[in-house]
Amino acid sequence: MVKSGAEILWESLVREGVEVVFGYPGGAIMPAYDAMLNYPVHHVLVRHEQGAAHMADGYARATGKVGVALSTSGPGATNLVTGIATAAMDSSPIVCITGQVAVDLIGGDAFQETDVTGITLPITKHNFLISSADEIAQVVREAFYIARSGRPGPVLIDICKNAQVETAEFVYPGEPQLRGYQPPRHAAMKDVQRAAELIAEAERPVILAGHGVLKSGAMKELHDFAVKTQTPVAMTLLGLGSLPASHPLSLGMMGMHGEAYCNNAIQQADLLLAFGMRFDDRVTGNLRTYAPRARKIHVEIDPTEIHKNVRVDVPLVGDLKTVLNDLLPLVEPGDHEEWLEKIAEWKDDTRQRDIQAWPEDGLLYSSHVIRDIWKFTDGDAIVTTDVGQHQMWAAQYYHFEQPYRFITSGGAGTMGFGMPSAIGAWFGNKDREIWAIVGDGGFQMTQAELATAAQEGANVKIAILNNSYLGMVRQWQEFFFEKRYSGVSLQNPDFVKLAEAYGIPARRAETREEVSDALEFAHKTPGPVLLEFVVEMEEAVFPMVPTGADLDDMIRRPVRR
Ligand SMILES: Cc1ncc(C[n+]2csc(CCOP(=O)(O)OP(=O)(O)O)c2C)c(N)n1
Repeated sequence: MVKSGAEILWESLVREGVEVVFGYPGGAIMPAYDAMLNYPVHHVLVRHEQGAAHMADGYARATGKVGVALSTSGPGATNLVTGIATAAMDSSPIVCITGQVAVDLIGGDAFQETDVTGITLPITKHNFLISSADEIAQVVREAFYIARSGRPGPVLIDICKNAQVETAEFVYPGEPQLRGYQPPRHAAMKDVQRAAELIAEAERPVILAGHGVLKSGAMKELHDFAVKTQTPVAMTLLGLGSLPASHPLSLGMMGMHGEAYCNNAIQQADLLLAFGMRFDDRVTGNLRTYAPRARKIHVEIDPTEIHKNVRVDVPLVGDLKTVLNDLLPLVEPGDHEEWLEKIAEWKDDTRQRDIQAWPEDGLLYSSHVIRDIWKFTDGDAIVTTDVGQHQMWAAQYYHFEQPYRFITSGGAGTMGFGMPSAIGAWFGNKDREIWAIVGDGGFQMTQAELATAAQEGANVKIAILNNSYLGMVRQWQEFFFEKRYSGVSLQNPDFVKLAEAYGIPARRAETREEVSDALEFAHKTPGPVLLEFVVEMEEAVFPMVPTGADLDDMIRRPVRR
């Protein structure tokens, strides 16, 4: 079958199961846009290419499939960069397809020529530059395979315009065999046995459950392991939902804004079992004093993560689900009653302080709003966020019972991620309630995607927590710069009118009562809805481990008397 390169591209994408792509056209990708009309793929026209990458990312995180973003060369491609870096830091499988100038123009500073494979080399798992039509099918096959296998990540395919126009014989290749790339599955059995010995000796074990649990689909194995060995489970920001928040062994979120009982448990542990996490600085605090008495077992698919930040006693390089299935029969049922009681005491103390987090004093706090959204949605919505205080409150007060419900930019901390990723998530989950909880600062970074939400009728509810500040930066200035507020005060537009200008129904809430009405309104109104919550301006996120402090050296929630 002889086809044009553009047709081969779509033939290949359809064979990879692609049903939706998020993109923005331009000169160098026009042949692909033209051919697209003949294929059963829904194109979502974004308003900025960053939105396309975040939508592809949100789609991927909510579905486990590969998300696809499409753009032209030059500025179209560079606008994708923040979204690609965001996906790379959080191991999200996306494939970005960019048009490139014709191969004979490359290197001549042609119109809209940018070396996008050069620019994205450090932030992609792999990238390709295609200069002829006969390469396309093989490259698409490999790109999808690389994006979703092993430790997932973004892959970029840059296709010269001539390659889209020229013709070639189309044959879709079989499963790729890539020299030097064989993602591991089983860890070495002698290491698994050694891990089982350490587990048997432990009196105060803690599991650190990361994004890898969700990536590997190892929720059941995590649960069975935790229950059999009676080991409490601390979760990273991206690991939330790997064990239900209400499970008696759940310690909730660890790290900079983790609960005190969780961080205390990690610091007092005699064994840490790190499952698919990477000891990021936001979860360890001061590395020199991190979990000083704990031996460490690290199960991780990416060998470059082993000993990267924390030296471990037993590295188990492999797919988490597979490794846990190998390990589980080797461990004895555990009994750590004393340890769990100690943790329960710390938990009680936190519960007392928690009540202080949402006092009924007539004022509207962000924590109120998030708690109300959680109750209103029965804790079962997909929640996306931007980055900042609201992100941490969402992690703390929206108690995730299910996996794949919390979509947030952890590694890169990308403001503007919330709304576009919610739109992407909706395309993969049209029957589920989807909430984008965003800050007034972050929302404005990608607010143009309101137009996309309106055009697509995306059933996404947008909750802006408007504190008129770049709240998280303001908090750091309050705590660590003697309250010298510098560049954090926001003079905002009228968000309700803004939404209405896009044809999106909107409400503003300033009191507790108005919150309930607003949530009811959003729930009853089909399609996108924007809610603006005018919250207290100077709330702080507690607890907080200051940068570089020991993990249990936390600024706790103040007890108001
Ligand atoms: C693209 C980008 N620029 C800057 C930052 C640094 N930053 C982190 S949190 C934050 C404040 C966010 O403010 P807002 O969106 O209003 O949310 P809030 O903290 O008030 O909940 C800033 C500026 C970032 N994370 N991302």
